[in-house]
Amino acid sequence: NNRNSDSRGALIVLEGLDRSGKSSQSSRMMSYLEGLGVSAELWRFPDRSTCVGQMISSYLANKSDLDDHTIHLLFSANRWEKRSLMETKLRTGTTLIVDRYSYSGVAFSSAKGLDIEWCKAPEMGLLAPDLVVYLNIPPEKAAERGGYGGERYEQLDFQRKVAHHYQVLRDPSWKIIDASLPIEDVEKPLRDMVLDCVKTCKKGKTLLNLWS
Ligand code: FDM
Ligand code: MG
Repeated sequence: NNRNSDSRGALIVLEGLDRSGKSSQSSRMMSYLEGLGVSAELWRFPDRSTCVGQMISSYLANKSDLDDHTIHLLFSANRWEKRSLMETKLRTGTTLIVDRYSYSGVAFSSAKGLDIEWCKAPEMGLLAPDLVVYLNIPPEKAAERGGYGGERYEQLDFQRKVAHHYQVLRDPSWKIIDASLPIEDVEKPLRDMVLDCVKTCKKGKTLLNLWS
């Protein structure tokens, strides 16, 4: 029987500062879901594999300079170019674990001083996540973890501003996990949240657009 024809995958987004553990947690989540036989893919934004993604990557590596508005729109375009594939995957039953999404777009650009409503506008009409999990860590603690790779934005003073702008953006539906805890203590509640969301989407939760 084709269960995919009537059940959809979940769009699950992990957000947080650099070094908050998003990437580790999302790859651990993939192994966990694989083990349970849940059809899932790990996505991340920026998706550096596309032409737009290469422009973003070069900007982040300080190899090119772009006006703040321009780079903001490129980050958004990088999500728009994946939107239809994202919808197809979800509608055919694949759950997507997404490492950063529109909230990074708005938090990082508004932390530079751009107007928050202006930042949100190009995100309207992208798919709305079924679950947003914020890995909460004090900027100082994230910085202590080391391994800031030297990319643009990977500086303590700027990360402090980003943390503030995430707080402004945050809405009551977000799930918050204390990301300064050991990896297993972050993973456990995350697993419960993800499985719960996958179950709800399977039952036919409506797929919506941002910002709703
Ligand atoms: N970033 C990421 C943005 O400024 N806007 C966005 O829309 C996205 C998705 O890019 F500093 C920033 C956040 C981070 C940098 O992200 C690269 P990764 O996760 O370190 O690759
Ligand atoms: Mg980074």
